[in-house]
Amino acid sequence: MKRLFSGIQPSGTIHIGNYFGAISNWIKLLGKYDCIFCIVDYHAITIPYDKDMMQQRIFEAAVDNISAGLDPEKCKIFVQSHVPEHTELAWILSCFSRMGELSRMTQFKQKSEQHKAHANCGLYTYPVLQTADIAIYKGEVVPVGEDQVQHIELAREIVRNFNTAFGDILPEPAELLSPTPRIMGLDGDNKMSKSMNNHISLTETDEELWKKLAPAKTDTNRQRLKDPGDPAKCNMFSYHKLVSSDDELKQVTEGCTTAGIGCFDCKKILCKNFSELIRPIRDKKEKLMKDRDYVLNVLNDGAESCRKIAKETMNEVKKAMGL
Ligand code: AQP
Repeated sequence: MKRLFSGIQPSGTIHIGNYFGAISNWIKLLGKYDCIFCIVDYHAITIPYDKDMMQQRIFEAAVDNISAGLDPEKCKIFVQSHVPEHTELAWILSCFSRMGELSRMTQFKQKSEQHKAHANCGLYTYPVLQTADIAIYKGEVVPVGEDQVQHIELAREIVRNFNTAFGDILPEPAELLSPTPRIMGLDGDNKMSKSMNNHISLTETDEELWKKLAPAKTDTNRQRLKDPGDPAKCNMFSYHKLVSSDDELKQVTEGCTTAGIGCFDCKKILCKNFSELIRPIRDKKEKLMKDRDYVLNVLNDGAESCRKIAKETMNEVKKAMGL
């Protein structure tokens, strides 16, 4: 089986974007690949964070992913900082990463702008550590959302530069996009993101869901109930496509384009469907949050087996480099 690697930052409760852009795809790939999933805490420290919350965030990231369907029996789940070889390989790979390419990265540009006072080298070399995360396990396949494709392209280039110098040691990773690789935020303008106040998290109660959906942007041309709308221009319709049945999609499309139903009714159907997706995940999370030992054991087992693979790769890399 080919090895698959992907990561998620412990930077907040996971949201619909993470779920449909990444996690729901990860679940489908379990059993088809040798799957390794990592909670990338070293990546999360590239922007300001609360140290007193970090352990809780890491724990919650593990719980969120297991609750959403990542079965620890079918994959390894672990915390990045528990396997020090990630940063060791990152240093080596930084010597094969071009500064021009790193400064071209959209995420670096956006986040250094967003956190101007905190724009740091870690943010700049984020894609190098990401390359090391994958390469340390000789990962070949990386399922990600569209926002990460540029980083995986760069990872291929960094690995290629290394291999050109020292022989074919690290596989060039390929991204695997989910069928819904880019979920927009509730603002309708930016991608849904943990650090922006534009997300629907996988733990919202029905009341919280409605509080977020009710004021959310729709087709701006639809000012009054009697104005027909265009689902293609409505962010809510893009959400419907994630969770609503074919019949409901038909009903909403017809209702919207003929002004037969208003945005309120359309959002009510959406709210019901999001709620049906979220409820079992939320219930499972509630149970797992109380089962600390189980979750910590999953992470410890994951780290232990990952350390073995990582050590082997580091030995091979160092030997090839004359270190
Ligand atoms: N809006 C999105 N649509 C599709 N996929 C998405 N992903 C994130 N947002 C969307 C995918 O989720 C995986 C894990 O993401 P992450 O948390 O490690 O990194 P991120 O892209 O930085 O996610 P956020 O929510 O935007 O976090 P913050 O705000 O902390 O930076 C990745 O595969 C990503 O593509």
